[in-house]
Amino acid sequence: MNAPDSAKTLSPANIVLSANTFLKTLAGWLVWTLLVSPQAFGTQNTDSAISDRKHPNIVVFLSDDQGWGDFGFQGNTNFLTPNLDRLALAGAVCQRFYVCPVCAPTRAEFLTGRYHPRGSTMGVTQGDERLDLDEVTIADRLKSHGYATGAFGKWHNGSQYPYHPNGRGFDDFYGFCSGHWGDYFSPPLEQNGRSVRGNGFVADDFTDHAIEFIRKHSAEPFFCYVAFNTPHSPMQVPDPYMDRVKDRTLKFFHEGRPAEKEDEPTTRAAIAMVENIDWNVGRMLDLLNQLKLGDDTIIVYFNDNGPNSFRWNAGMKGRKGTVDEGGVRSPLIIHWPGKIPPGQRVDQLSGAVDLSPTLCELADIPVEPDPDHHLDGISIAKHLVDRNAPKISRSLFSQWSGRIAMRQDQYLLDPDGALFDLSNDPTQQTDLAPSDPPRTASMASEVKRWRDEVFRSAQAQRPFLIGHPTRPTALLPAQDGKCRGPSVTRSDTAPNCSFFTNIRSTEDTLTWDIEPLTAGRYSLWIHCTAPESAVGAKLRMDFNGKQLVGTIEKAFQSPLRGQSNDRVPRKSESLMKDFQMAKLGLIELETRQGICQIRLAESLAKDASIEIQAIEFRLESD
Ligand SMILES: [Ca+2]
Repeated sequence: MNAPDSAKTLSPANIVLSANTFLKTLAGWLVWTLLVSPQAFGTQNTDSAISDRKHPNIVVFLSDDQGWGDFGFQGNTNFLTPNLDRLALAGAVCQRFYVCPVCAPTRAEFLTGRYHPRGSTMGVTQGDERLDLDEVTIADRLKSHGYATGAFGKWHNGSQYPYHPNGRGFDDFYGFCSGHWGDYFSPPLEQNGRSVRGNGFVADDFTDHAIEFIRKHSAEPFFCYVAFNTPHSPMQVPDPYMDRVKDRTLKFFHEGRPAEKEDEPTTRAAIAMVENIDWNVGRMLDLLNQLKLGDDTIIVYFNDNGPNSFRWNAGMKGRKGTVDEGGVRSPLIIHWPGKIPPGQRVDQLSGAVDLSPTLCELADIPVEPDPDHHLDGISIAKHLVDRNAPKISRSLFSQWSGRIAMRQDQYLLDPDGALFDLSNDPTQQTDLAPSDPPRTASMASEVKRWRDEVFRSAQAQRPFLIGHPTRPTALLPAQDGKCRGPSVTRSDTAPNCSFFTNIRSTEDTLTWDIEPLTAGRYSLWIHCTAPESAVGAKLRMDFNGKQLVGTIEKAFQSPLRGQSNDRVPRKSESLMKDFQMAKLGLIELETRQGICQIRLAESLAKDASIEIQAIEFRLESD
């Protein structure tokens, strides 16, 4: 396909759709209007954001590492996203909408309406991704008002119950809790805490489960959170999507950024993965239409951070992991026929923290003030329904690894103290700090105040919880543990979907910081591989002065999986494997935090080693 030259003139501050894209999206929108949403142009009252019937259904799509520019409607003609384009045309798009630089913090801010340090979501792995248990999620709020609640896909705010989605207001969960996954084709997943085998490509599989959830709950208000784990790496996508992109004529435009940083195979794979998302979004729209729920359903779509590779981002500075514009800006689509006018474009400065209060207002769900849990977000419901709603002057903060950026109306103060006027300089070219010391100083002092306030309650260390009475089984994956010793290593650098490998010496130790929530008898299971030569090996667990020794009774080995599906070589995501479960034995535990250590009781023969992907404690009822 040909990309029009006008693509070069696109600016993130003032998007002008190219003629081709506009016609395509207009056609899509008309189809949507006529076929899917016959009442989109009805005479509904848009003075109020409030539904006059039952609470509306809410569907939230969140993509992973998709960039601000990875959409047709954003003017990027490399992408064919007709379903997302028609949603954007028929609903509101917030173009000054900010998320966090990385995955888990954005999810926490969306779920709570509060800045992520307040709920201790300070990292993306090893437990730092968890959201404190005293935080109230939007799922909690909606569930308490009669909503059926389901989450499908990547969770990334804690694995063990009650950090698990089932403990955060979601009746149903299907997906994985880690920050990334190593194989996207029929991988091991979980359903409400039970290990299951996925069915086909993960994004399709998550959508299938979301569809099943909506069918099941079509007669009641439902909240369906679909968190795709794509286009996060590893770059895997079914052939039909790759086939239609692999020979497509792409436009590579860099707008002052270094061209050599764009990796074409990665860009093509990202396009294919996003187009797969678009197809899945289309399936959900078709379902809502079939069920005649289109007008009763608020649909939200946004990204969790900037793009995971250098690709078109309208020349904005930075990508995933930075607090610059390119790292934290996402389009936000909110679609609700009859309530939100088609084509609504919202300039109001807004962010992921606003979603919870906004959706609650739209759904007529009260949010009671809680002095101990101040909401940072504001409702932008009025801005969605009313073109003339006055702009609210406000500040928004972004942080990652202690680097804090502040946006105040059109201004950005970056972590290095540079000041930019984004209304004139969206690509952060001209530092205004030297010419505007008063604004710079005032914003810097607000940053300090914000940091002192929101980091105050962040907990650095929290043990992993086992033995919750509601969920007696607790899985402690390698991601949450540490390894040390002469032989043992992690299967790859990023802990998220890794396992411990090459365990052969008594000095190879695996440890987890755990706290049993219930005193009682637990069985301990090891998810492991073992060659024939390791059968009969004894494993020992030590915890708070108690020991348990058990034997690996069976050999089990399995091939690494995932690599053959990679469209480009992966960087840090571990390949995956299947593991057997070996029962180590039973042990009485008290409710006291401690370090749980696993090691071999005797070293293995020279050429033998075992691998451990997780340990699992089950609170036994008798
Ligand atoms: Ca992400």
